[in-house]
Amino acid sequence: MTDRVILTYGTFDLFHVGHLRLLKRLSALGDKLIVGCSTDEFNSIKGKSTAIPYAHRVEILEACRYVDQVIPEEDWAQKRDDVQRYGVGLFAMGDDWAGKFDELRDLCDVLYLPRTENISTTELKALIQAMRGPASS
Ligand code: C2G
Repeated sequence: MTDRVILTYGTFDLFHVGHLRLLKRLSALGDKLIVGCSTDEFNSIKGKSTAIPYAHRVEILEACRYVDQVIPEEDWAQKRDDVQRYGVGLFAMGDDWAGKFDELRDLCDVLYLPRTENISTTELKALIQAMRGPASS
């Protein structure tokens, strides 16, 4: 029986329980979880500005007990190649991406899991800004 390899991608900026609970759920669905972490350059393409640099986001993901391997995510088009290169059986994302990667279904299973409510990097950034007070805005 070959290992069931799971692949997901994300920025994982300001790592929080929404990210953690997704990775925890994914790791329970297979034998190996690979995470594609968006590089700072790719985040610019995604139109996302990150608080935490790529190297630190990778370090945090690699220290996560649910993650077996971290690879760079450098462009939108690499998913098909990655699925084949790593022998992925399941591609999965949070359901804010529902339907967006169904074209991978000829290569592997595709799953969208419910997001964790009431937590997001955007909300954390706003909270931090508020804590710094009006003078800093
Ligand atoms: N997530 C979640 N619950 C939250 C916040 C995020 O389940 N409260 C999930 C998202 O659905 C995603 C993963 O955590 O599957 C990473 O979230 P982001 O870092 O915001 O990823 P994103 O910027 O959407 O990048 O090619 C795909 C992109 O790289 C995804």
